[in-house]
Amino acid sequence: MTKKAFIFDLDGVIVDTAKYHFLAWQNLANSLGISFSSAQNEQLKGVSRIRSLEKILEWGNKTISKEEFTTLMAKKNEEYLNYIDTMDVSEILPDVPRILDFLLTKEQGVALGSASKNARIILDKVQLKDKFHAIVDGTNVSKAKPDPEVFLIGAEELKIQPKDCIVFEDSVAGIQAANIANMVSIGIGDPKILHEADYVFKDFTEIKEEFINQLVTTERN
Ligand code: B16
Ligand code: MG
Repeated sequence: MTKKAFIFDLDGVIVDTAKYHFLAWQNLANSLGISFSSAQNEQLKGVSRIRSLEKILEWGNKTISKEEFTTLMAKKNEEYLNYIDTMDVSEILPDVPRILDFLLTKEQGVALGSASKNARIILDKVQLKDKFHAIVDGTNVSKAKPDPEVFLIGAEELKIQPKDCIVFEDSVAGIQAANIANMVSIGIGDPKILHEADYVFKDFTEIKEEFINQLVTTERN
């Protein structure tokens, strides 16, 4: 049986940091006189920090200098890091440890594939760093999802072919990235939003061990 690699997105899959991104972006947008709703925050899921600020400025019809852009990005991250600082194991989303431990028991590859440059800090905070054989985050990639780069690097680090990789993602861009990479895509969230995924579950409590076993034993081309 071919060994498989399971690649996890971070925000929205392992922890819910979207709420902290929201607070930090909202404060920043409001300080510029731009309103920012939770619906707009949804559209920033899986999107890089640079692209997120560009979108907020577009929504507010605002043009700023390069210097101000850099200052605002740093300011947003500083506030975000203050929220992250309070995180602990209680913020791990339901049944994530059960699935991680099951995969490790079955000797499958386990990687992180996140757009966040703060991924390592967050994994440390929630004490899950040891569960991953490879961590690929915003500091390792040059192209944002839906480009498959983040997942392809994960596959390469684990020395597993893309066709033998399974991706857990909560964002549309992330599902598209997994599909482009010819990996199995598993959406975590709303099936109406994540309809391009091969499978969708509300959260990990819905994922049975038999389903994981089936993914492990199924050979793909
Ligand atoms: P940072 P993921 C993404 O994480 C978030 O979903 C997205 O909202 C955020 O802008 C992006 O990381 C960059 O995060 O500012 O920490 O570098 O879902 O890819 O794990
Ligand atoms: Mg995500």
